[in-house]
Amino acid sequence: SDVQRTLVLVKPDGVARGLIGEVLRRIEAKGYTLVAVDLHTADDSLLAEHYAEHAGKPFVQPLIDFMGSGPTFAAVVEGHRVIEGFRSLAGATDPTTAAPGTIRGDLARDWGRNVIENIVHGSDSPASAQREIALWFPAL
Ligand code: DAT
Ligand code: MG
Repeated sequence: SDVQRTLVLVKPDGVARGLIGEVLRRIEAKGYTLVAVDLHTADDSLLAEHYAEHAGKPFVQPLIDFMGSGPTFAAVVEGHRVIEGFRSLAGATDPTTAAPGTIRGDLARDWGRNVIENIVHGSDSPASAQREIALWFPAL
């Protein structure tokens, strides 16, 4: 068996739009398990570490500014192949082309701003999940 944990974030746009419950509903309806949850406004040092893979890209500072603009809901979610499974629930990064039926496809759109606001984050690999869970939930 391959039970995994992944880090899910409902980003400030999703929290502001009242979509925490909708995201959790989809996670729970899929049959995944919540291990830990938290709500707080992330600071720049956490966000710079969280997005270290994007350091130097033109969108990273707008991304960090957006991610620190209000509270983020963070969750550790557990299940068999949940890393891939939540990425599938979330849909593609670009909300314009994300498939209908996905969180981003159903609920996000392109606002023409310099950062993509796409409601959720999900870890993209076991190594990323381990690193990101340690950042957002140091007590776990
Ligand atoms: P994902 O969140 O699907 O894993 P990513 O890790 O490549 O996507 O990028 C992290 C976030 O950064 C993404 O959710 C939205 C934003 N982003 C990515 N590419 C962007 C771009 N070209 N312009 C603006 N924002 C971007
Ligand atoms: Mg990513």
